[in-house]
Amino acid sequence: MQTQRLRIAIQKKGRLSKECQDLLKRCGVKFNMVGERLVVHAENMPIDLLLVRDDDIPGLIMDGVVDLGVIGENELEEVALERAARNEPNDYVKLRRLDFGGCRLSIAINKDDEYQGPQDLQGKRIATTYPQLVKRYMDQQGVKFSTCMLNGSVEVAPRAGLADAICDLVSTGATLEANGLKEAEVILRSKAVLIQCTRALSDEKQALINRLLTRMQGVIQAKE
Ligand code: PRT
Ligand code: ZN
Repeated sequence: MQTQRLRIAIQKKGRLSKECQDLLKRCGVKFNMVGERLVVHAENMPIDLLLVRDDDIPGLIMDGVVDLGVIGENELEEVALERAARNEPNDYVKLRRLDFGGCRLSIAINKDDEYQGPQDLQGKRIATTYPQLVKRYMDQQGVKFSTCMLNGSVEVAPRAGLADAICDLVSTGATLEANGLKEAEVILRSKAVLIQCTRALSDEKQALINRLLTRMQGVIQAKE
């Protein structure tokens, strides 16, 4: 369904939401976040912001329901692999990498376990929210393993006896440390990215996107 207004999906509440809103504002998009709205209309441009769970953003882009989205590469790549496995549309255009949301997706093991390389993970059970990315990495390494799918509290899985290792997002490393774990392998370095659906958009929308991109370039460079 094509709308006249450019639709941008952003995370409603979480680690990407503030910086994402700040970036749009610095690009000159005026809006007011009030209450629990799903859609917020920009006041000075034909743009609607769609406020959703980050998990929903890749699918909204790949199904062509929204025009643009801001999402962590970790989530984006996991969903793309998942959809590819189910033969669902999984295309998108990466417009630019942003300067926030930086983290790494890492495999971590008990801090006292010996570790020389991926072979040491042979036959282990790995708790994760990112089963597709773990499988891609382990297949590349030729290491057999099993998973334990958890959508939260991944870091307590080894201590709880649910898994031998975990694969989760790390930024400072404090969470791993607090749970008696150490980083063994970094399997993905991630940042927030701006993505577009592959469906052709009206000339007006495409021109607006180009204008936003130019402004974004300036805003990000000014910060560097
Ligand atoms: O509600 P919704 O589904 O929208 O949000 P969410 O809870 O799924 O996501 P959210 O807001 O936690 O994270 C959104 C995105 O921020 C992630 O997909 C990443 O792209 C990015 N990001 C950057 C991070 C982190 N850094 C991060 N440190 N996401 C999560 N973490 C967590 C990590 O899972 C672990 O629990 O922080 C902990 C580790 O942090 P350190 O500093 O202790 O290492
Ligand atoms: Zn989420």
